[in-house]
Amino acid sequence: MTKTLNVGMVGYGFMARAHSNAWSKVSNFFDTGYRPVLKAVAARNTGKAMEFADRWGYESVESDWRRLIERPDIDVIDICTPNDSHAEIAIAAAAAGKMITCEKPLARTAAEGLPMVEAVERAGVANMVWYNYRRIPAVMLIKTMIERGMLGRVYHYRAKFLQDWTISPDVPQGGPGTWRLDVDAAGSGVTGDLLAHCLDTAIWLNGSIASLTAMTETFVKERKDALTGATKKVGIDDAAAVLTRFENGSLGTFESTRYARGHKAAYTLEINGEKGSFAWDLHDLNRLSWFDHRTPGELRGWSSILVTDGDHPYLGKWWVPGLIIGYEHSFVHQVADFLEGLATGKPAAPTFRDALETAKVCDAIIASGETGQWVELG
Ligand code: SOE
Repeated sequence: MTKTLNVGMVGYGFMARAHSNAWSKVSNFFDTGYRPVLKAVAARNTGKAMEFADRWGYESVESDWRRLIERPDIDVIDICTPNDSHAEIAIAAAAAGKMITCEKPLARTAAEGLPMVEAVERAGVANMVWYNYRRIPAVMLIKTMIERGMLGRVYHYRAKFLQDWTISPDVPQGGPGTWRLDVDAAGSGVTGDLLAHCLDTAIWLNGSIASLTAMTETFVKERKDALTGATKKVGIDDAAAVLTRFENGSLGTFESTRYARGHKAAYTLEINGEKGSFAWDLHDLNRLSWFDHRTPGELRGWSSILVTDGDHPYLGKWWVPGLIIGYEHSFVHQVADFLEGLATGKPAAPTFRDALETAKVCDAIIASGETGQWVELG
């Protein structure tokens, strides 16, 4: 029998939209044994919360996330607030016995994330961090193929996440829409916001990172505070370039910036092994490029695979073969996996503990950017 899962959303921004869309669509397509219900949304700005509730079909509104957590009719708390409140909300939600899904990154730093991990593990509640790009079928297919041994020994992992929305010094820091530029709210700049996605995918596909060195830069040193209008020093990294050694002996290069004019969300990755290479580009997300070195020489070359067939990951649940899917589907897949995890008892990844590893790598990047030294990760 299908069980109801009542969702309590904290926040009403861009990510709350992406998650609400996923919670509301998942059971139309995936049979997981659960049917999420958009039960309540909490935000200090109740006007905005009411508009959000109205648009997405939440049944009620709370002006304080603490009230949401106290409600016996809420099963899962979905944290979609700026990074500085993830820990407080998650720890309180775990203590109240709620399941928790938390927008990435886990927290501003690993030190802040660790008590979150301890809280969910102590309470024994289901938990997951929304690193959604793993759930794009073409990216999932890379994982399946690596597990089948298609790459052999891996030599290189390469990823970039490029944007250009903060080039103007007139973009403020802090406040709705621009809190990602405020180090107190965000913890870091592109490292926690963008590179964290690349790192999550990389660690999942290629294993842990053993050591790294990074170059970081803050191009615009001062910005106005969106709330007070006062000029404030900028504390975030605007760009980061990172060299890594993976535990499997392969080398990684990662780059992320908000100053790559012309790029809005250019996430690309490539992985080169002894037997072949995979390459993927978010802007052509249904396509996977594959080079198979075992093909006879004269026929050898890059092939471009449309990952749109019924036997490709997740796609049998959507339309008919050949029809493409988009960004929002990655969130639906993430919810489907979370629900499947509840049904089977095999938790969906990344859990808070998995995401703590990414947070430690992010911390190491920021530290190395400041000192110029290599950092060993234990
Ligand atoms: C920032 O612009 C942002 O929205 C990130 O916060 C998301 O995690 C990323 O997926 C897209 O870019």
